[in-house]
Amino acid sequence: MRNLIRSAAVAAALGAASISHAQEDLTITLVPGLTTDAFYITMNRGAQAAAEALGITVDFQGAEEFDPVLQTPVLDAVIGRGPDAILIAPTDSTQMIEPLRRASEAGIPVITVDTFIDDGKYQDGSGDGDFPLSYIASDNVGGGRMAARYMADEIGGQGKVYVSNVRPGISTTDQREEGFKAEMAENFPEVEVLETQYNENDASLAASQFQAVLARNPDVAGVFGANLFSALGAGNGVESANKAEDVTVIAFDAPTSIVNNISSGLVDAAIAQHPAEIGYFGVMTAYAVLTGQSVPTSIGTGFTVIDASNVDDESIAKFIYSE
Ligand code: T6T
Repeated sequence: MRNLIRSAAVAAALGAASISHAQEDLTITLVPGLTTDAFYITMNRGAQAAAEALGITVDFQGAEEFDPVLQTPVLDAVIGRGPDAILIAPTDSTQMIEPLRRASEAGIPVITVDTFIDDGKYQDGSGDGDFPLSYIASDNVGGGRMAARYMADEIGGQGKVYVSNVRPGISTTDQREEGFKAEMAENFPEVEVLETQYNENDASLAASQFQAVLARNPDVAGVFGANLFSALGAGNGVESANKAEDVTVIAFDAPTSIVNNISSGLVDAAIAQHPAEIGYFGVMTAYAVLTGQSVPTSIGTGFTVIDASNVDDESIAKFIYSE
């Protein structure tokens, strides 16, 4: 409650002295999809850079797995502590609406980063999950389309491919699959997209799923790993089956392990998101809200494609996720 009163005071009274005093007290909590994922660790690095620039505190509180059942109690505990704002990557677009409504109803501004709730179009007066103030993320449909174009080019515009994905209901990975399939259907009609394999964010399961797909389709030509663990697992599965020469692997996300697999030739390309940018602009957006500024309802961040042609370039190093 103390924080709530303070935030309201900050927003209402824009006197320079009171703002500079209140700034130092502001605390924003970043709730990642899971704490041990290099993507969110890198996002936190960007968030901390913004916090340092602003002289405020950002803390990082999350669950160890990407799961709404585990994220909800973490979020409830965060709400109980009453930060000035919450930045969160909701782990399910439907199941996290009600838990996040509790934050909003407690007067804590909610901004989503990476993933969204509901349809991701906030503050437009439509839908149950319209209350977050902003969404800062990659263009995931566009990224899925980029992966499809790269894949189609590598396999000569024809052959069987599949998407290794986490589970339905996650906005980011759903949109990547949607973009990948739409691009193939519209522009590469001779590419057959096989049934999606869902791995529950478990790289070992994604690896064994490659073996099973290969057993059913000995001519499988490519796998699109729609997030870090899917891509890592798909690459490992291809390697264990000794198929690196024949099967194209396109990864979404760029931790060191995947970048090393590009250098060794196992992974053909990684669509690197810019998680540090998401964290940086997430904190800046929350700060703008807390200091009475208007904010855009969505902010799009970029991608960098990493492949054998640029993997060793110095300019690429900043896009490799921290571990
Ligand atoms: O791909 C990222 C993130 O964008 C997605 O929402 C969930 O998976 C990752 O965290 C990678 O593991």
